[in-house]
Amino acid sequence: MRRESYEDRSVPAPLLARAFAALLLLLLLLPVKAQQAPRLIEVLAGHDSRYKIEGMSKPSITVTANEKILLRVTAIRAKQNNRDGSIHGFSLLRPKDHQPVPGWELLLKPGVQEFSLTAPAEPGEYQVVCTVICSEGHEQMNMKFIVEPEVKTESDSEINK
Ligand SMILES: [Cu+2]
Repeated sequence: MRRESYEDRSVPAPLLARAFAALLLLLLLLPVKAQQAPRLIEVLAGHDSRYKIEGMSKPSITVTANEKILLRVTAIRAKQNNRDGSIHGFSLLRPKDHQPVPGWELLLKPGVQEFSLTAPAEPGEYQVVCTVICSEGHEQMNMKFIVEPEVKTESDSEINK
């Protein structure tokens, strides 16, 4: 389409400018809201081939089904790494068959890294495992990961009364 044909129409320029400004404002506000939505979960993948979470003697993660998550992992090298430079892994395995959850097969590089993820839809007791042979303690590098059912909506709780 040629631009001339658009300008030929009798739309006043100030109105267009105002509409454009409103659109810009909307685009600026939208990402702010989206960034507030995911829950931040911070994990350390340590030099001793252990996952750690601040304030937990035995680390575990509990999420809600389909919850948006921002996973921030700090990884510190143990003894060995993969050829691609990965020093630890973070793979989520399903309870029923121990198969990895699509999108949750993460490889960790030294330092801090973030992953935008969505929790599995199916509730249950999952497991996080390391997939990089990082040291002789690698086999013990795992952590419980609970997926709780989604919170019932108001109409659902009406039925339970
Ligand atoms: Cu490992």
